[in-house]
Amino acid sequence: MPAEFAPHDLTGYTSHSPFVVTVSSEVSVYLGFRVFDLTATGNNAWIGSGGGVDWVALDTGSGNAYLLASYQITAGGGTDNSARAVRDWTMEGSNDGSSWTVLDTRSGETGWGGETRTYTCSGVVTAYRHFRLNVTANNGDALTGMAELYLIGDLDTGLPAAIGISPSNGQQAQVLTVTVTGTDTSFDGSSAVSIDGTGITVGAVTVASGTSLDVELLIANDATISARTLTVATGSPAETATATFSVIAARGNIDYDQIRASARTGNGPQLLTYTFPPPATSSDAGTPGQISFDAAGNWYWCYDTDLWARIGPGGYSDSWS
Ligand SMILES: [Ca+2]
Repeated sequence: MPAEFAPHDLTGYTSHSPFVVTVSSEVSVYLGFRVFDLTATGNNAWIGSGGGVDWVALDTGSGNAYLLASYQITAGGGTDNSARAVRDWTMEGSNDGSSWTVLDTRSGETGWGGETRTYTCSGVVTAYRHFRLNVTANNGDALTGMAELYLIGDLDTGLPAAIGISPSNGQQAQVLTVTVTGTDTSFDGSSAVSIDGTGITVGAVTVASGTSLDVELLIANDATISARTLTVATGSPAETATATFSVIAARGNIDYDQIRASARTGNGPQLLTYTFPPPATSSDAGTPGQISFDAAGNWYWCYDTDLWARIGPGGYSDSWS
């Protein structure tokens, strides 16, 4: 579950190792680290002097990376001045502190001073070490004020930040092998791995003690999955498991094993010939082993007498009409 990971006890930019705060500008007393000092009143706010264009960044430390789920801003600064409140900005992530990726964009946030608002990120699949709130406009004052900034997310567990499986155009799915190995000798089999991601849903998988398991996942076209979407349930006593990912095949391409008869294992007849035009329905006349293609990117495979499968941009089908 995402949790708040920014510090809120700072008395200086580096007072809480390993966190380090930096800002684009600040004025006396109202220093940058005050967005992480817990207090939202009095002098305990950051005020930037960039004429409405300022940023504040947090480095969470070497070896740390978080998947940002949401963030909260307590606006104002100094006197809860609503004119100093941020209006337009991007929330950004970085792993080197110099190259930034936009994680969330907001504009037109008006009418707040001293108020705390929550902003939910969507589609963030990569964990970052650095986070930066990059303000491009405030609500009209020469100074920009912010009382507190909260960052909510999950700590990277050491699994790959993102494996970035994105089938290219024309590929309908890719198959992953997820190998899960129980490392606790008392593993009782109740632990499981479950994976949810764009375009895929896989139910819980039970893993026996000390074993590994391959799970084939069909990934929809243009879907991306991340190790961050993988969770390993724990049983009692506590158990651990690790998972690795690898692409073992790309469906939509003709695999060698579909051609080599001796290697086929129930996947239908060996490919024989090309035939044109492509079948209009899944029950058009056809000889097992025939294949065809059309301009829309579909390919057709006659897997049994007068029975065709179609794989294309719309996915796999053996029942179209
Ligand atoms: Ca503060």
